Amino acid sequence: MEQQQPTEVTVVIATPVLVVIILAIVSVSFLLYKVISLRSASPSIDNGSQAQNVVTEENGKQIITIQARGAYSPRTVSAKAGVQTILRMKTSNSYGCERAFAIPKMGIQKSLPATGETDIDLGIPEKGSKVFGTCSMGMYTVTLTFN
Ligand SMILES: [Cu+2]
Repeated sequence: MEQQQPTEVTVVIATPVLVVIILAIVSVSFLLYKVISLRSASPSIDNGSQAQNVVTEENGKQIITIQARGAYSPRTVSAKAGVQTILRMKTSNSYGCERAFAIPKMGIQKSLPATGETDIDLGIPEKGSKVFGTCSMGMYTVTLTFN
């Protein structure tokens, strides 16, 4: 009889402890989920505001800014021909193969950083010309048209 009492006590203590542990795990994972979804949500909000400024001018050069994160955004761009042009590849916590960027026809291959900007000199595109960019596996593409 004396031996049974301690086991009962541990069972009684163990159940609320277990509940607390489970609650803690559930709330921590919920918080983590919230933090992760907030983190992934904020760059896409940035993309939205920057998407309006895909083609800009900087020191007399035409700058085409493409967001490389999960894919290339926007996927098609119309820009001016006959102007010195820079293709700016912007990464932001990018960990996929979108970082292996290539413009096959121009023999350009760039390994983009996880977060940062990579400028690619496109020279002075001719009227009606197209520049086709792709990830190494050909899953994600971006097409620039110059007119
Ligand atoms: Cu790919």
